[in-house]
Amino acid sequence: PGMLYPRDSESRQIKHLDGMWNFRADKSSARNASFEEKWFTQPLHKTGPVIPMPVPSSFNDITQDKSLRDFVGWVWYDTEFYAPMDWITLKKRVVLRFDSAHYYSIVWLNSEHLMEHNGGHLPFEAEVNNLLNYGGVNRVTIAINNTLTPHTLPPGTIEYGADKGRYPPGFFKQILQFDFFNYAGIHRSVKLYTTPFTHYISDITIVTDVAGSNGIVKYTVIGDQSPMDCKVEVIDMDGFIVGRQNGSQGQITVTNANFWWPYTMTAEKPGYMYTLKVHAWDDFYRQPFGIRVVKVTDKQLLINNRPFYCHGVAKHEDSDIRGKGLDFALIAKDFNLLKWLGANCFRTSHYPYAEEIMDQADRQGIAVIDESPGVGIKTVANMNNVSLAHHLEVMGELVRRDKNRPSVIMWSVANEPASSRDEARPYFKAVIEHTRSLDNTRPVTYVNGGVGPTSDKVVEYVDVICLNHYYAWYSDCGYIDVIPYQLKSDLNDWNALHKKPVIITEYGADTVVGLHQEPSFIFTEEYQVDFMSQYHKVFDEFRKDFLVGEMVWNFADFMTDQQINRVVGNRKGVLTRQRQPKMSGHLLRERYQKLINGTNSG
Ligand code: E9O
Repeated sequence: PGMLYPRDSESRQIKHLDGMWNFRADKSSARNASFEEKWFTQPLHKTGPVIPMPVPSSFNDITQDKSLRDFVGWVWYDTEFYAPMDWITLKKRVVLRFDSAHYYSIVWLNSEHLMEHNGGHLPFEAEVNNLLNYGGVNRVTIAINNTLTPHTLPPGTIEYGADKGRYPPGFFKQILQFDFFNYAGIHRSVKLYTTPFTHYISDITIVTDVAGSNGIVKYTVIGDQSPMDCKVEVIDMDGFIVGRQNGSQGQITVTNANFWWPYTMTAEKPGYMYTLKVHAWDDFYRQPFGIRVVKVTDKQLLINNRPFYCHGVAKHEDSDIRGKGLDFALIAKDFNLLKWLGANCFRTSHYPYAEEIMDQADRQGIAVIDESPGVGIKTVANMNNVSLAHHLEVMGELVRRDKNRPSVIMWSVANEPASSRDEARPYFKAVIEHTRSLDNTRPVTYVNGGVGPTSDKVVEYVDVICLNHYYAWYSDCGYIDVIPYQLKSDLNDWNALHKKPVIITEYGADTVVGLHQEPSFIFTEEYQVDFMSQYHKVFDEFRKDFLVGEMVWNFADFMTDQQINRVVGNRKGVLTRQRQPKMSGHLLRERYQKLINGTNSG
């Protein structure tokens, strides 16, 4: 089955369950008293003291309790709702959907086990008809465990104090293999939605191509029954029907189509979206899509057969108080800032972002490298069969969720894995080939972190080479003069060995806003500007050749674990965590606005 985003229609209703839920962390020493005491069998407040917890939000930064901020283990949430009687009289199928919760989730409805989900950044849902109570109140309970192991994505380990006598009883640490805070909780919305009880649409796949000025729209609709009685219409942004077809599968030609373009490639109608209105039996669903095609040559990345130079940022879902929780104000602000900077692209470093963020990328004409949560795959255990099976499953969930999005121009299966290991070759060959088998319309990549072109064992399987470089930061720190030498020789080496286009997916320097020194010194705003300017010179030389993109690390400062090299988080943002520009933000804006003027004319 598919994972269509819940949308209301003539046949479908949505009931939002967001708001204040009850919350209780299981702080018992063995971390499992909640299961022994079966907290799911009664309202959470009857098991012990609960606190109000906002949904959606990370729980970590909400309270004044340090042990909750750093909590590792099971946390419990519950809330109550009523099911409208019309759902029975209208014979509705009812589905409970979590848009995401981090990391491992178990859900009960009215004390009965409903579903489990392994992984933090993708939606999960289940039909609830059998458990729903129409005579009175319903209670949904979720237990969420944020523990990361060698086989989760991202992976982590649990470490106990070596000399037990020198640590408090039961002491342990969650060790992360990546550089951002492991925020947890119900990060995105929770909804109930209805469809007809049987004979409903369960998935839609749309693949498009461009033929001269026409758009080719190939669609496949899947339902719970077959054969399917199905009619589709293509509707443009003014509401006009520009194509129609009968049958669950087919091809429609849209004459003189408005193609989907990044906003920097067209002054007119960027991010143009059509709607595929599907009417099957008595069910209606409207799937947004764009008409565009992505191709890769040995030197270029093409959108609608025209070269696309990606000038953008790597981001995070991260902000004050709510952590990784969905926030519409933040989404709107971030897209306004992307436009202010002149960015035409971002990478969802290092996990799939909320569907509401992806909607804006589609509609505002921002290209996206859609990354899996495969960040920090370093050890042999991270590459064993258990890990591989989960990684394949996650790629399946990601492609299923985002396959119809025109903004997604590439899949990234991982960030900075230990790609020189022998184990990396079969592991990533399998992950990349699996991803391509799920979607052969988009290039697939992984992001390389500091493994050179001769020792890397994964790059041969990708379409585009993505490189993270930190010359004059993690190496030769402070010596910005080395940047042109090292970056140039590195780019040339990659190109000599692998004839593929290259994107620099990260470069950046930690910068404490307001810290100034001239001549520049590391951590000052001057250093970040000098540092980035050195990279830009080289980018300008190579973008006429095989360099097809640059993305600064990072859009904004973001929270990390407590470490001696992180001053309340990673400070490589060109914006602060509160989204105000550093000097580097202005520098980047000046550069990107010029690039827009250059590429627009193309
Ligand atoms: C991943 C990102 O999540 N890349 C890191 C970023 C950082 O600021 C981190 O936040 O630390 C950089 C990793 C460095 C890889 C290059 C290694 C060079 C060795 C000399």
